[in-house]
Amino acid sequence: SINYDKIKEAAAYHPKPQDINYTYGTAGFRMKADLLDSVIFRVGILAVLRSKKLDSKTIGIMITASHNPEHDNGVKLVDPYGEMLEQSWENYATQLANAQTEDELVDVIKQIVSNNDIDESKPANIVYARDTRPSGPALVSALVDGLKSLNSKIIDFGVKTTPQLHYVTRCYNVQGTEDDYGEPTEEGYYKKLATAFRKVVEGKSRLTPIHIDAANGVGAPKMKELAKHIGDEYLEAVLVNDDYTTQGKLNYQCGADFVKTSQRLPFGSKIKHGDRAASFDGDADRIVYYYVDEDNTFKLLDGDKIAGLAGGFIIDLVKTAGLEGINVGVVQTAYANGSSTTYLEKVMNVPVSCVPTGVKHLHHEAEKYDIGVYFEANGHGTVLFSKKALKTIHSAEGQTAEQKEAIEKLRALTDLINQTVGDALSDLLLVEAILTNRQWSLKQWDQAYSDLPNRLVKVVVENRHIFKTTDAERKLLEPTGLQEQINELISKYKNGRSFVRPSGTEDVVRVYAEAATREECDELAYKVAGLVY
Ligand code: NG1
Ligand code: ZN
Repeated sequence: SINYDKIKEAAAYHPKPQDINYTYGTAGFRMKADLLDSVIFRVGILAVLRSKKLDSKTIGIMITASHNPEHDNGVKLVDPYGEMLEQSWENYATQLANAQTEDELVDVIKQIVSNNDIDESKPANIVYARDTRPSGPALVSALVDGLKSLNSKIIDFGVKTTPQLHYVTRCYNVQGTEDDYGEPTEEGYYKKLATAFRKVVEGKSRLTPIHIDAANGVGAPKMKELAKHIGDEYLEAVLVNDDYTTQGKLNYQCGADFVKTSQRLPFGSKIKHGDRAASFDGDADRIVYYYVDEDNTFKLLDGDKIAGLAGGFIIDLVKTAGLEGINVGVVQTAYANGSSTTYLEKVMNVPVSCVPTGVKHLHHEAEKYDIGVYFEANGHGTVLFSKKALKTIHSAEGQTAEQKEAIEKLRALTDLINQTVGDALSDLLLVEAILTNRQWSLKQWDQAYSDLPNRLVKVVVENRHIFKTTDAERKLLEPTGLQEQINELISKYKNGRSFVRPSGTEDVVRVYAEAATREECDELAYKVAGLVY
């Protein structure tokens, strides 16, 4: 059972700084790395409690701050099937992180144990990984101190992408069952994806090279490894911003977040008209595509475009395969471009749901469809196949050669897609597989619809918590009267849409606006920001 004196002793080496209030938000804990030592130690404790509670299932821990600056870091917990930590436990994480003294810490632990009827004697299993940040190793040692203070079985998965950690967590928990998800190793991950990719593109001509900006992060070495497993004859990947060892380069003027936010090429990219390019973020769980047009304009293919491409391809395969009983739906957030929603609903006739920001919301909504495609505009997303869909796809036989081929491709897609979480490597292969099948250029893909000009601005306010939203964050409830003022502004712009919400990861309020022209959009964003400030 739990030795509380041992915990106190270990915790004394990882004291909580005074005057800091930690919150486990949409992306776990995330902030300047030098404020995280005590937090990570305590996250280790929480993971052990969670594993004990879930009958010794393996819990994952990822140390990363994704697209944030290099001096930041963060940590989040991964539940047994590779999904985000159950929401009701986020509170425990926050409580543990904020316990000021060792005695308070032990009190919080005891409370979690008693609230959840945790059997203290149950063994605990943990797997953890980190990205390439220089602060990683020191934080790992704080984590291990936390884990060891409770005698858990620990697997160090090393330096990995966030989605690889999600993958391996699921693999450990379903190994040998009918839901087996693959070998719980990095090698197993590459083999699974590479084999599936080759199946989906077999017999089609290889596309021109894909130029990948890896944000100088962990995606660089991992993409190279994946490409080796796939083979040049199927995919030609050319990397830029693949220097993940020089300090100061991670996410600096490059990566998916930079490209999406600034709507221009990353530093170091030399693509010309006709080239195909994509950017990962710092932990390789987001991807956006882009190209330059004849007249040298930058064209972005973001998460909304990927959802449209993937949804369209899957719907076609389901139809061709004759699996009419399987429904396909798309899940977006308020940040999805209005044109993408119109295209999905009106042209593709797909049901679209809108949910609040945060992967867990998208993921849960996508689970309501037989095949649920979810993407945030920023390029984080994946496709979920329900048990029913998997069973149907794996047992279908097909009458004609055409049906058989469609069924084979759907089967391969269920392996190609990382269903635990958005995954830049897996999503890249998904897009490449679809474009190879369709023999489409990025421009042809882009022609489905044109994005409305849009603008995202940050407003620093005294207290962002006074902003309360409803309707999947598209409307403000509080401060009272503000939404009416925003509505009045919006009504003056053609195709105008705008909303305001507090960020869950930064101390700012975000203002989003879109309108028929760039000028009108910028004006609307500026005026709404003026109301908030
Ligand atoms: P916040 O800071 O709550 O807007 C940001 C992203 C989310 C999501 C999370 C987690 C935008 C506008 N927001 O959330 O989509 O990715 O970070 O990393 O891109
Ligand atoms: Zn990320």
